[in-house]
Amino acid sequence: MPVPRVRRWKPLALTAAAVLVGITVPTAATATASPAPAAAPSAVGAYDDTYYQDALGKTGPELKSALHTIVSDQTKLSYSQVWDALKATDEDPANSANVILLYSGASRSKSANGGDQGDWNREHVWAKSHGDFGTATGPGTDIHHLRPADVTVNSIRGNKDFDNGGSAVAGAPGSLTDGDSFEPRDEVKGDVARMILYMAVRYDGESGFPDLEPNDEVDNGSAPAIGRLSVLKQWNDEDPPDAFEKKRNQVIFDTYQHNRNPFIDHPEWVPAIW
Ligand SMILES: [Ca+2]
Ligand SMILES: [Ca+2]
Ligand SMILES: [Ca+2]
Repeated sequence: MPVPRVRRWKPLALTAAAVLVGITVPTAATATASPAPAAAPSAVGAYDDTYYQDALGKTGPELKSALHTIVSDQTKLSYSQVWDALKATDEDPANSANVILLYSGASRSKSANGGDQGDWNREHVWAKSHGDFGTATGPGTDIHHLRPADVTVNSIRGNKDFDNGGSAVAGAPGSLTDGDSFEPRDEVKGDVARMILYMAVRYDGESGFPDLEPNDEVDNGSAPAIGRLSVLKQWNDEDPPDAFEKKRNQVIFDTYQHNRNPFIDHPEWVPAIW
């Protein structure tokens, strides 16, 4: 009696196994064949389950509010600590003795930091006069928007808003400026946009600091605003986060502030909010 049953089951099991193998092989091959999209979501995925847990599935003001709470949990640096931090976050991947300057793209000695011509200094991408927050510990020392820049180029950018157009900037190939705005080189357009929008999410009027927000103007002066939002959104699309920008975010998270720029991890959250 048991013998026929065993004989009946064996061919069925073999058939099932053959079907499973047949399905598994092509599926695995297809997954391996798809190149770039596989890497990004898995890298970000670790933070989605933990750091960004309370932001997932949200959009608009709810997403902005959730991200504000998340990124506000941070270690704060003094303005003097920013020098050494930038030497790590903006290190030239090809020369560990140098940093890469934001607007010029030049590689310059870490030790050439200072205020003289030929030095690099601490550029506030969200110009500190827009909200007049200075260099007290807070927005003025938040290295998510502080970058090494050539002293002369930094003074040309001054406190101008960001927009397309103008004439060439000496010492910063690819950058343009006119009387009321500055356009950085293509390689850092998205970086600039994501830094500005990080600041808008991070600073909402607490601890005596202004509520920073983007708008579509280029004459913001000392108002706690930076423009133009429509152009920053374009730049976020045109220049997605590269290895340098992602590594910078990671170094800030691991070593210095222990918070992240959400728009480097999720550039699609820019149009989800604005
Ligand atoms: Ca202009
Ligand atoms: Ca870039
Ligand atoms: Ca804000």
